[in-house]
Amino acid sequence: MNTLKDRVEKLHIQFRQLLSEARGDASIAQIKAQFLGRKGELTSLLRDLKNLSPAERPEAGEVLNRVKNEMESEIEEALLAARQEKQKKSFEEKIDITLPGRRIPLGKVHPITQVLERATAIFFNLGFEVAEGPEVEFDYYNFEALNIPRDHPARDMQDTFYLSDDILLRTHTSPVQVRVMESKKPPVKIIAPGKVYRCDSDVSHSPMFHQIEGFFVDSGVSFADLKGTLTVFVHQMFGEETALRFRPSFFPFTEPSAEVDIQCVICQGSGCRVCSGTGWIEILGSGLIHPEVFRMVGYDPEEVSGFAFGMGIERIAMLRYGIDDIRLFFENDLRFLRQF
Ligand code: 2U9
Repeated sequence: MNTLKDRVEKLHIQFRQLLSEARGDASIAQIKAQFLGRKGELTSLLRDLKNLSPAERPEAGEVLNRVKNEMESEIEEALLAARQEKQKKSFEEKIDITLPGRRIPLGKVHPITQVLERATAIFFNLGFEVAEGPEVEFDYYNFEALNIPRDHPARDMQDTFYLSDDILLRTHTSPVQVRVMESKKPPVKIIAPGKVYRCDSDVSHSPMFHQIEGFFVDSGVSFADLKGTLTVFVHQMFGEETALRFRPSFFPFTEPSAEVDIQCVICQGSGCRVCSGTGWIEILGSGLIHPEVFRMVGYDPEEVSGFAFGMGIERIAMLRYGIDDIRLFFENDLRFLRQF
């Protein structure tokens, strides 16, 4: 009798061990079949009862039935726990596709980038390639190679951010063109958009601003090519009806030089505060590249000629959008930026 009782207790321990490791309905059902099914291990012990003597049978029967009942209720408990676990999981994983989506605030392209991209596209369509260069430059590329003399006011510490005696933050993107000329033979037709730095700050000057400069060098490039290119640019940037004029000027790196004025975008030429009553607004500088600049990069000024131009993007953007303080572009006030 003791032996049967021992066997039943051992079986119960084994059963509990397996049940505690079971995951999900299917494995619990399998354990149930293994112990309590028709050919189950406990069932076969129950079947063996009849082989015991009538004296032993009641006690053994009592033990077997108790364990059988316990096993059955333990199976029920395990099934319930497994069902609850499954429900909990599916609740956690459930995605309610009827819920309204979360609104993701859309960013916008900064107005300066918009104007820079627009200007780049206009020149790109006229056959100019885009070139870039370092913002930290050598004095040589920023000034010397551009025929800007030692005593030029731009070289003053007041106007240029010097990092050392001969290294500075570029004050224009012209060094990009110098580097291109050093590495390529004509024809070259390049625009150089990018950030530039000048030690200056008020309503119309910012210590960092953006420029786009361009140049075209080949044999036989004339002032007429310059006028044609910049006329297309003005008409595409400010509208086909915009009047423009070329006004003689001076730059160390171009000769002859001209500044381009457009009819005042505020008063349409009748005279106002923005154009100081003249009806015209200066938007860019230009000219034919100085022979000395060509010599510095190893081009022969007798064989090639070229035009160059440069403009401040913030100034173009201020005129296009009627903005009177350059600092608004850099304050990142969303009430301002959202308007573009
Ligand atoms: C090389 C040779 C010549 C680029 C030029 C200007 C005239 C000019 C100003 C406009 C407003 C700078 O941002 S601003 O203050 N630029 O007036 N820039 S011609 O001439 C070059 C460039 C590169 C090798």
